[in-house]
Amino acid sequence: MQSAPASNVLLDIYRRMTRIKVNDARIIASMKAGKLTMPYYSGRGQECIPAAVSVLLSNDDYIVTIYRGIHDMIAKGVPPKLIWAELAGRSTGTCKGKGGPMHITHPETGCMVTTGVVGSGMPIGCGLALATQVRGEKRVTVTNFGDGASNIGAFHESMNLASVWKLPVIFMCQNNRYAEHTAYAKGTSIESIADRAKGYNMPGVRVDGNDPVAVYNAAKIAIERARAGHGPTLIEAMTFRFNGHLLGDMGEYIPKEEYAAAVAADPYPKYRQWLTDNKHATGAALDAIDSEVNAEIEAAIKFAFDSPLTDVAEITRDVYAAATA
Ligand SMILES: Cc1ncc(C[n+]2csc(CCOP(=O)(O)OP(=O)(O)O)c2C)c(N)n1
Ligand SMILES: [Mg+2]
Repeated sequence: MQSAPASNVLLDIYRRMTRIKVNDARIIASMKAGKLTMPYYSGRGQECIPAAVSVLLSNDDYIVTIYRGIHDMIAKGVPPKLIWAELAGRSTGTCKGKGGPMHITHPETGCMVTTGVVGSGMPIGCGLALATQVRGEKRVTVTNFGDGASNIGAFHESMNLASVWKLPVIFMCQNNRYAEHTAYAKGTSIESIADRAKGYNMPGVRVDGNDPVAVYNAAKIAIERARAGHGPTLIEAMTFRFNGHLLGDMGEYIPKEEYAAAVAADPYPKYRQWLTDNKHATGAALDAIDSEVNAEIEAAIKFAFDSPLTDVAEITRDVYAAATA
C-alpha cells in the first residue's frame, strides 16, 4: 500500500465500508423475504471506492450516481433510514417513496441525482459543477459511472466541456469489468479508460479500486485540483461486483475462475486485516464499529417499515406543475 492517511481517517473509511456492506446484506435479505419489491443493483465489492472518496468531501460537495449507487449514497452520508423508507415506498423516504432505488436524491447531503440512464449523469455533473463555478463556490462534484458508460457519447462530451471550462468535477469510473452481461474487452476499444483523459487534456489515473488508500490518495489530488480551480480529473478505479448485474443474475457469463479469484480478494476482510496488522485499530475497536453499524441499519429498517405508505394523492405532486388560472 502507498503512504496512508491518519488512523482516524482510515477508521472513518472502515465505518463507511461496513455501513455499505451491512446495508447491502439487509437489502438482499429483505428482498428474498418478500419485504422489498424492486430491482436491486448491488454495489457489494465496490465499497472501497465511495468510502475512500467521501471522507474527503463535505455535505456541501455534490455527487451524482447511478442505479448501482446505494453504496455511493451511504458513503456520502445519506441517512440509511431515509434510503430504506424510499426503497419501501414510504412517505418518509428521500423522495417521499416516489423515486425508488434508481432515483434517490438528497440535496442536504449533496446526493444530487441518481439516474438509470447509462451515461446521463456526467452532463448533469458538469452542470452542477458549472453552477458552483458561476456562483464562486468551493464545492466539487464527483460523478460516478461504470466502465460501460465510458462508451456513451455523453462521457466524451462531458470530458471535453469540463476540460475546456476547467469545471470542478471528478469523473469517477467504477470499473467492475462488466457492463450488464458484456465483459470489458468485448465492448471497450482501449485497455484503460483512464487513458481516454489524454484526449481531453486532463489527468487520468487508474487505481486499484479495492485498495482504500490508493483510492484516497488519487481522489485527494483530484479534489484538491478541482477545488483550486484547475479543472477535472478522470479516475478509473478497478473493482468487481459480487452480486451480478442485478439481484437474480446468476452470472453464467463470468468465468468461474475469475469470479472465485475476485471473491477471494474481497476488499472488505482484506482491509479489516490490514487495519489490525498495521496497528491502526484493535479487533475489538473494529467489532465495536460493526455493532454500532448493525444497530444503525436495524433502526433504519424499523423506521422505514413503521412509516406510512405514500398516499395515492401524493403521486402527481412534485411531478407536474400546479395548473395556474
Ligand atoms: C442509455 C442506456 N443504454 C442501455 C441501458 C441498459 N443498461 C442498464 S445498466 C447497463 C450496463 C452499464 O454498465 P456499466 O456502465 O459498466 O455500469 P455497471 O452496471 O457495471 O455498474 C446497461 C447497458 C440503459 N439503462 N441506458
Ligand atoms: Mg461495469
